Amino acid sequence: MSDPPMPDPLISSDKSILKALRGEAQARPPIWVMRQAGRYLPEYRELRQRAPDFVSFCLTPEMAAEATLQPLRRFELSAAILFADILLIPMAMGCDLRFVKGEGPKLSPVRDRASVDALTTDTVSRTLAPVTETVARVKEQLEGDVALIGFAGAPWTVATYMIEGEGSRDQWAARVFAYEDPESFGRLMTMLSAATAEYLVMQAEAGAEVLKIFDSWASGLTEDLFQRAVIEPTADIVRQVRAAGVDVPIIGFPRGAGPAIPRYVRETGVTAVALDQSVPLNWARENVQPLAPVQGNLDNALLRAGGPAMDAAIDAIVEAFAGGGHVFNLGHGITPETPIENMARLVNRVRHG
Ligand code: 1CP
Repeated sequence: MSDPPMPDPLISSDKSILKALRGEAQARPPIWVMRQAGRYLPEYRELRQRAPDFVSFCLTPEMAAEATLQPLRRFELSAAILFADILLIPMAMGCDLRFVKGEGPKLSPVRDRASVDALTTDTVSRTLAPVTETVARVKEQLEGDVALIGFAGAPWTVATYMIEGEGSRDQWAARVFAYEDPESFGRLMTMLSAATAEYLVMQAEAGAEVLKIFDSWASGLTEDLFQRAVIEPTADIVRQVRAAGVDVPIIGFPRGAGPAIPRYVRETGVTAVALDQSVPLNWARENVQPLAPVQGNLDNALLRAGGPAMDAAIDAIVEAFAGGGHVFNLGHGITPETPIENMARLVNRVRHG
């Protein structure tokens, strides 16, 4: 029996994740894992200790490039994701940002028109220039079939942290603000869309081959707010990125959007859509994959648990999406306590069956 021809690693458009994002069905799906660089890796924890704080870590190209590359040395992944954070954008727009150990991010809160007007998009490219250097460094070191993914937070998800001043369980302050002062909220969305588009264009021009927009808090919104906070700002970003001449695939991730996912795909113009673990496989195969390639959607708790339950879930996802464009991933990020062996087992099973 002869092996199928190997893709030519020198032709970047032949990388398997790019094929999947063009909608091509493949014998085995490409795979990467949300938060694949992170605290479940001892070498990450070691590197992290050497940085004075998390923001400096993200903005030191040498360290950020190393964190980006670490998971690729252990696992046969199809993509690297730039090591950075979605909250660098509000910082670059003038918000104070600190990461407090054990508590997560803290920002100077944006709660009224004056604090929206105090933000600026003028400083984004200068403040975030180190990120483009990280992209260029990583790109130089990537080999073969591995593509580099750049990313940003979607305006709504980023705004939830800005308005609350920290993470929140139900995005309460942001939802109240959007209803109480729709005009200031709209202004904030417009500024965030412009800053985010500029930042994504910088990453693509520096060498990112795929872009991803994380809307981690897109669940629990009314139809009206989903339109104003998720669909319109994301569509705005996609339009601005395309208008700048960037044609790399864009993956949208409206986490928890459920039945609104087809509308999100049609109205935002994203190339592909990432699915969280609550999205039923058959429903997505029938209602989402015909519109756009899909990414996902193994429960991160199954990755933590491992064993036969994980294996069966992996096989079901691979089989469900085998007829079209599919990038294997989790439904949300890998957690710090996940055993490394489980990650190795996942990658191996997805790639080789
Ligand atoms: O202690 C540490 O080392 C910091 C933990 C950490 C890490 C590893 C944070 C703080 N950010 C990151 C990196 C990061 N963040 C990446 C890098 C690449 C990779 O995936 O390997 C990415 C893509 C993100 C994106 C991100 N940051 C999101 C969207 C994706 C998601 O998981 O929903 C969100 C919501 C954040 C905010 C954030 N950053 C960090 C924390 C603790 C938080 C708050 C999370 C929360 O509110 O639950």
